[in-house]
Amino acid sequence: MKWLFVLTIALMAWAWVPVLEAQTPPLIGYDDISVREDAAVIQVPLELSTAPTGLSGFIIDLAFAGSTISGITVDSAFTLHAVDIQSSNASIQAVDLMRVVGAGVGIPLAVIEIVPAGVGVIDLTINIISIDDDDGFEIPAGVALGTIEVRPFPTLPGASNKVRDLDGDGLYEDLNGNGRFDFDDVVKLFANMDNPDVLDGVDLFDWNANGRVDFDDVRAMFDRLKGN
Ligand SMILES: [Ca+2]
Ligand SMILES: [Ca+2]
Ligand SMILES: [Ca+2]
Repeated sequence: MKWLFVLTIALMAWAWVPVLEAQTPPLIGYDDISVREDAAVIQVPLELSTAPTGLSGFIIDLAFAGSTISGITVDSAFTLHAVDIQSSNASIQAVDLMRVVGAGVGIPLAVIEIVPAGVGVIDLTINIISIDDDDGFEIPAGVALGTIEVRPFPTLPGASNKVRDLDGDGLYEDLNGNGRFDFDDVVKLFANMDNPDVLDGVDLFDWNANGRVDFDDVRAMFDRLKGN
């Protein structure tokens, strides 16, 4: 029976491994960001995922490949801070002088503003120089980078131009690219319901504002064309 005991212990140890792995360290990062090619500026909100023993201050270096940093706003909690921007690189040094942060999760550090160089994925490197808790000990923080993507406006099959928002309300009605809102635009949405550019175009074609591109969007678009 000794082998059974050993096997049981081994299985218990194996079962515990995922639990141990689930305890992720504090991470500095941001969620995925997706904008269209007409975005003049992209805002990247940096935060620390968790700080069980508080946060007294930090120094981090940033580098964007090919895009320019146009501004950095350090969170107001960090009363004393210094920012150094050199084109695509920057350094942020900040201290929570008034002890307002405390222990918590999702602690905002700074918002980085970048001017994208064009469509595609923008690579960002974050280097943590130092980050200390409320007792002055180093926080063993890692980095969790989301994807920052600048997406082009799609040109649908058979259209003469990219889709356009003719009246600036955020809904893209000129799908055939002829410069006006017409019935063929409604047909274009209907005919391209399975097109990946349309399915991924919630930011363009979600006429009924339910968070997805669906057939009711075709009806809502038609209602708008009729003037309802
Ligand atoms: Ca519109
Ligand atoms: Ca049109
Ligand atoms: Ca919809």
